Amino acid sequence: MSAKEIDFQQIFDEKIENEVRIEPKDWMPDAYRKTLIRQISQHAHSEIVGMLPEANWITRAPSLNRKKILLAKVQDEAGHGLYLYCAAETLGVSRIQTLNDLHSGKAKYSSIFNYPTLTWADIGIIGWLVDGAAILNQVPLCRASYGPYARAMVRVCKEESFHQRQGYESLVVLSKGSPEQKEMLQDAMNRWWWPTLMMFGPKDEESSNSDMSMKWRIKRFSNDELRQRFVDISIPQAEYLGLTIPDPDLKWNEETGHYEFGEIDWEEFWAVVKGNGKCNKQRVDARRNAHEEGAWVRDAATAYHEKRSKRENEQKQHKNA
Ligand code: FAQ
Repeated sequence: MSAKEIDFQQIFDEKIENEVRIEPKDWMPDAYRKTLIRQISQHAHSEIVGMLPEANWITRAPSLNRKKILLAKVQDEAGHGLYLYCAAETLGVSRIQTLNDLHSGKAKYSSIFNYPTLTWADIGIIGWLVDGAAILNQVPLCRASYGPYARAMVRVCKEESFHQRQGYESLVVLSKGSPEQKEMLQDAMNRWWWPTLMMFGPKDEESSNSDMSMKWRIKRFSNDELRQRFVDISIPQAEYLGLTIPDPDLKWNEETGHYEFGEIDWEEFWAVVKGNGKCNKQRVDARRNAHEEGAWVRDAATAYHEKRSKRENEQKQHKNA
């Protein structure tokens, strides 16, 4: 490191220590930049791929009202993806490069979106559990040390909170419905509970990025801490819905004031992360096709922009003549 770099490093360290945000034009260590690009782009992809399992039910929502709500939610997720792609761009990575990595299967996105949505209850469960897990993980990110990421998270969290409540509300309706509706709800719970716990990432001792991310104050809580918090919050909510948690080892520990839960199937988690989940291929193919089929929109927008710039230039020249 040169003397100048040591100074920059010191300024950076002091900012982190004093909770001063790092902004795009500030000096930052290469590894900090790299891990932010990694996490923010994976997060952006998760939002965009996350639209797919829910979009599957837009045409089959049980009422006009539910359809309107689901449409608005899926549209919100698109917005979240866009803020996050913009945040990644502020770190010097181009949008097309980030998208190419998703379309080639190189980039990761949340494991949860590689599971199929088989019934209407799955949509409520995604709102309640998946958005619920996303909120627990993202609220601390509103205090992440990188400014554009932290600011994007503020709005994202507000919207996710609506998503979670609409999901839970739709499940309350099912929980008071016919025996078939109750059965459908329990079946969705059985399929989504464990994959939701996996969303928080590998256990702490296997989390390769946590140490540095905590030091840089990108992450504020470890994967296991957030997972435990999620379990503690969700069990009473599940009980209110009359649901059984699909975990025979689940028990309340009076002394710790926390629930103890069974071992997660980490083999399944890593298989999904490595591309071998039920829907990985379908999800990446859908994104790639959407990008290719949308080429004409990008071409039209570029042509319009060029035409307008040309016209504005001509008008300026005319005025100056
Ligand atoms: N799936 O060292 P760690 C949503 C990877 S948004 C796939 O612990 P880190 C909204 C990880 O990337 C949901 N891969 O990693 C919505 C790393 O691989 P790498 C997404 C995973 O970064 C709702 C390796 O394993 N949220 O749901 C997963 O410190 C409804 C080692 O892991 C975010 O992205 C996983 N579950 O902690 C949309 C939040 N977990 O990169 C539609 C921001 C880990 O070294 C409908 N991200 N991996 O090759 C984070 O907070 C963190 O990145 C974690 C992982 C906590 C996800």
